[in-house]
Amino acid sequence: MAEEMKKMCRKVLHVNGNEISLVVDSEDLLSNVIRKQLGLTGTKVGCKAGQCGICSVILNGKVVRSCVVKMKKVENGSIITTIEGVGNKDHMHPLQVAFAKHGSAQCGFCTPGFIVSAKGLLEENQSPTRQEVREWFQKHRNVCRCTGYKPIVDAVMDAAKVIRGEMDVEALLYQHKAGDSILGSWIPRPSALAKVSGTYDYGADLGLKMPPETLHLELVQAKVSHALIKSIDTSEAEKMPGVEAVLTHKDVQGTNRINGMALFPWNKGDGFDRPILCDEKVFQFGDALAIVCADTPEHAKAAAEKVVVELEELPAYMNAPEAMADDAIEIHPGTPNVYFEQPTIKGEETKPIFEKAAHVAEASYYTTRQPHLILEPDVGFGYYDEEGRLTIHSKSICLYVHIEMIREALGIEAENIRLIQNNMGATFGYKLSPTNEALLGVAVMATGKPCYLEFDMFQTITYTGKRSSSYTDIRMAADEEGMLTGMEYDIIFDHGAYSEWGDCLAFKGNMFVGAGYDIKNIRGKSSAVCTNHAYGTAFRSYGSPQALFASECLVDELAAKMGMDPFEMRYKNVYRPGATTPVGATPEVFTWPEMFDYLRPHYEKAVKEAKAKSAETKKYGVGLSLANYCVGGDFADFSEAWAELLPAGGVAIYNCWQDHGQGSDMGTLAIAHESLRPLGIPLEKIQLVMNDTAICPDGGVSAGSRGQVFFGNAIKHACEKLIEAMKKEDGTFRSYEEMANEGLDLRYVGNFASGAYCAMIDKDTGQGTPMMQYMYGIVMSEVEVDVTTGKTTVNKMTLVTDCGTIINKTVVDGQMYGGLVQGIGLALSEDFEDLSRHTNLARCGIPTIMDAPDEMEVVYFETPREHGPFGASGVGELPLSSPHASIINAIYQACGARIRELPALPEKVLAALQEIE
Ligand code: MCN
Ligand code: FES
Ligand code: FES
Repeated sequence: MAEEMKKMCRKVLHVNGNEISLVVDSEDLLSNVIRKQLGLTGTKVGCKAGQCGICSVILNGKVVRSCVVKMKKVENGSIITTIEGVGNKDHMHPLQVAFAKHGSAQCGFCTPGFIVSAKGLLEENQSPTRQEVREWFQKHRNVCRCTGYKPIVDAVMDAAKVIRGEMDVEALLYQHKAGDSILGSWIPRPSALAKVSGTYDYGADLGLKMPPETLHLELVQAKVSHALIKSIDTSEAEKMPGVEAVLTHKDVQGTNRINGMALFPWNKGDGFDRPILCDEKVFQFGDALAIVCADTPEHAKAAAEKVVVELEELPAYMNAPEAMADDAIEIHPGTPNVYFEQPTIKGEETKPIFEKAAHVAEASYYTTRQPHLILEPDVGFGYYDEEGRLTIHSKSICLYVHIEMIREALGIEAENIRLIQNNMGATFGYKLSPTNEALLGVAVMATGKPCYLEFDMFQTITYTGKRSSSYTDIRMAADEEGMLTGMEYDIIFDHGAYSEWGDCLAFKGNMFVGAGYDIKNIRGKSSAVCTNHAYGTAFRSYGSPQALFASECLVDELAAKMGMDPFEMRYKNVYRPGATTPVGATPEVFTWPEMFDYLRPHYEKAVKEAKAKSAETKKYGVGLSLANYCVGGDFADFSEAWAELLPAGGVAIYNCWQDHGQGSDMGTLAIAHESLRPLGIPLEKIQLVMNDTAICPDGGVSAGSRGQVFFGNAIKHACEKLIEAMKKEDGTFRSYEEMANEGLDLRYVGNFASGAYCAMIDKDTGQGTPMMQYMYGIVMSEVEVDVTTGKTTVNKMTLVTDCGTIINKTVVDGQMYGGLVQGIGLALSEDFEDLSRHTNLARCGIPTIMDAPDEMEVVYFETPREHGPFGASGVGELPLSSPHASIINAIYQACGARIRELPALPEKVLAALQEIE
């Protein structure tokens, strides 16, 4: 008998109506058996800790999280329903139709879990109230990071109506009349069906379908935040079973330094500071020291534990003040810890303005290192393709830029790298930084074999980039009437261990401190500082939530000092023609006064109700904030897309509009359909070919809310060129055959560049025209504060916004709700500070459905933009630019507690209340 006897058990299970006999390890998890043994990859896995509900299935009539159910607890004869058993694309369950209709699947990663969970609910209760639906999802821990939950509840309510026979399922289907425009409609996105039926394969699903020779990678990671590396001994690990190779920096064929894309020539660093595999130093917790490549994940993990790393610990600077102290050593020797500083000098000297100002307010504010808390852990794989190109599939949101960022580090020419975007369960920006791409590249180049790397949730949270925390000292001056006359500030971004995009972030700080107000005289400075905490990376509304938190809270504080209503203070000062932004640019539209006029009666009503409702222990308040973000890459941005006529009269659109889950498939289809309307091409004949650098052109990043405007313009241009080429003299159009017979090109390249409308800032004053266009809004939050516990609940949020023409109403509504709820997280719960505590979704404070208000209202002012396709501006980032400030202002209005350091945890609110007393 073998030394270690591994006992198995036979189970007969009824899965989705089929009797299945299989042999399982009784210690294994139900989620593993469903995905790996039954091949039912519609059930996804996120946290593996019972916190997210992604893995929900129905087991013997009860909704369970299959990642925490061991097979020994699954009785023989058990009945299991997974998403595949709820319905499929030919026989959709009303829940699936309703989820598609309401845009309840954005990235779609949580969707199978929600649908299965909702099925469990409707089997128990066909007539739930909205509150009962919310309580059900809370009880079953179904979490979503994208939708803000409201569209999910909407979908369940509609599905219940269909099940009760009160609504025909047809009412949930979008009926498109051939030739009609779909702009501004609620047509579901092309990927909706696959997402609601569980057939939309993400990286981990594709990982299970890789060839058998694929190697599984496990990282050896640093457990300290700052150290010198003395030695890395891989000899024991190499002898472990199944190990193919153990790789260190010595196996990296290039410079081993990722290109951090330093944007400004006056950045004191060169941006090349992040190693793929650490060589001389550890710069942050989780840094990769070695990669084990083995035949199974288990073998790789076991071997990784045998790698011996000798370190000499150095002082770890875990925040900006520590790294800025006089005695702090340089974290990256040769580059000062404060590596980028950008002043703003606008208008007159501010000192005399403050001296003679009628009113002055000043304060200091802190925003947290906000974690992205995406539900799909980071994942990817690589191999050499049939043309010998190093091919990497990942969650990259900037395929071509990532090639540029990793090529020198790997030591390979750009043309020999191919990047492909896997379907992804959202990024919210963290994938503007390469996470696994270069690691996979090293492993494929060293072994020559396909390699697969999956992070767990701990690694995803602790090792990927974060929103940089910020420290802002700010003061504002106003005249007797409350007109702002001057502003001074100093904003410091703790950009963590690596400088990637750090100068760009600091610049964004200058763009948005005080944004929205016509402040003629400003003196300020924004800095990026290197520390040993998690490196900073893009996060939805990059830079603006830090900056607007300071200025939007201070405007309230100033108004309070003056005894003025914060609504009036804002109304008086918002941009009107003649105004310029803090960096001296002219806004492209001036809708704020109109938006305020619309909001005024709603605000007054809300304030009145809040006052009337407030009682001894529960206080109610209404808070406002201006929402503002820019569209595009800074200064000169470009995009490219192709349109190709197909034999059967269809058109293929080629682009790399990377899809986090925001809906670039929908944006592409809608713009192509509208642009091609002269040809009368039916929707189903427009083919989308996207996100593979071997076959699609470089159109830039899916960041900066630039997709709709930049890719949209390029798609439109390509379609217009195709139409022009097809046009005959009599005004009719050539067919495919006629084009081919006449030897005319079938594929047309569309371009768009914003360089003509933008200008680089001046180094000394920070003034310039960095962006072509912006998004504008006002957030109104209505909160309840329990003054006995300090707990804040957001009861309602209203967003009045101008993002130009809405291309797809459902997509845009979803973007807005989701962004607002992320703002609740930023305001009240989210943090990544304590490396021993902030290590999972729950402890990092991800908002659950009961943290999100069911009442969310979005009102659109669609001022067409001159340079946007069909008048569109961006959308994605606006809703997260400032909702947290409106919530903090609402807390103050409710109970007088002024929170200046996020998140406003109950204990902080209580402490602030005690201070007033
Ligand atoms: N759209 C529209 N009408 C407009 C503008 C946009 O219908 N006037 C649609 C677009 O078709 C697209 C969506 O709204 O589907 C967002 O478009 P846009 O604002 O152009 O932003 P991008 O396509 O460049 O997407 C990126 C943006 C950013 S920067 C982050 S971060 C982000 C976001 O969008 N991350 C997201 N939204 C997200 N949504 C989900 N679910 N997951 C993420 O990771
Ligand atoms: Fe199972 Fe999160 S609850 S993966
Ligand atoms: Fe719910 Fe993305 S749609 S996590």
